[in-house]
Amino acid sequence: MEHPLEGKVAVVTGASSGIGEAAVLELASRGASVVAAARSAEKLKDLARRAAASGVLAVETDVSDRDSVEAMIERVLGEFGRLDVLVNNAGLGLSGRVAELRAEDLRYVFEVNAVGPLNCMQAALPHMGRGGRIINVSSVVGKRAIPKVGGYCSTKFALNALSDSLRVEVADRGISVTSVYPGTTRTSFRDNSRRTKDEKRGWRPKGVTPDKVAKKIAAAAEKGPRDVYVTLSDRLFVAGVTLFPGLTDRALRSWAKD
Ligand code: NJP
Repeated sequence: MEHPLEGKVAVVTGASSGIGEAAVLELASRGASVVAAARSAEKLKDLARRAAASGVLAVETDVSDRDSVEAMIERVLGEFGRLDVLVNNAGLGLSGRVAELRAEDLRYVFEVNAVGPLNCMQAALPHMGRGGRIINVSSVVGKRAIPKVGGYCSTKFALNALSDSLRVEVADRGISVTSVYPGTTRTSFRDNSRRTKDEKRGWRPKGVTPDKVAKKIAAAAEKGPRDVYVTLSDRLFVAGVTLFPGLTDRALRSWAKD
């Protein structure tokens, strides 16, 4: 039986580590031709070497730079002649209390987490046909902001807004827009986060492996659902905080203290 991704071309941003790297390998294993985009050329080359049999193409890209994104999309079209799936996964964290956040840090993280996906969507959309899939990697904390990472949460809320508007705008073209909401995932994310100051790192759940998130992303590339949660507890968390916002505020107060 032919796999739904056979013959399809997928771009994954933030492909040099963590969830993006795992998504490249998962999509390739399901038959897609995959373009791995990020800034670290060496890590991408290494990934392309490891996935040599699947023909992964590494393209050095800074998603916050529109020219760099345009050049990446041109390269995709030059090499493969089509573009079916865009996974906007590149991103970084920002920790710090709202009262202490530096505006320049927030601007930088917005440039990567929200303007980056915007650059990629605007560059890719003119080349996508029916059955095209845009998959935006958000976060459970893009559904309910929590203390000490409000800046990061705000970038994911912005990304969700872009996804929700775009979904309706491109529905008639047969293009789907999926939001993926991971919770804690065991990657280099925390080490790569910007920090307002050296604060004690609070408790975090152990989290899931990047492979688990990658499987969800690949399934979304096949079927194009609206929303994707990685675990049942993430889904229940979002349902609970939506139903009981005041109670959630009270429950989160202890988290804000330490
Ligand atoms: O993090 P990490 P994850 N242009 O640090 C790339 C979300 N998420 O895999 O450019 C292009 O291992 C960077 O590559 P490089 C999170 O918000 C995570 O966990 O070479 N790429 C690297 O490949 C993010 O959206 C958790 O430095 C840029 C990648 O981004 C996504 O999951 C929880 C770039 C980051 O890999 C993947 O994060 C959650 C740029 N300007 C949501 N800047 C979690 N891990 O717990 C960075 O709810 N990158």
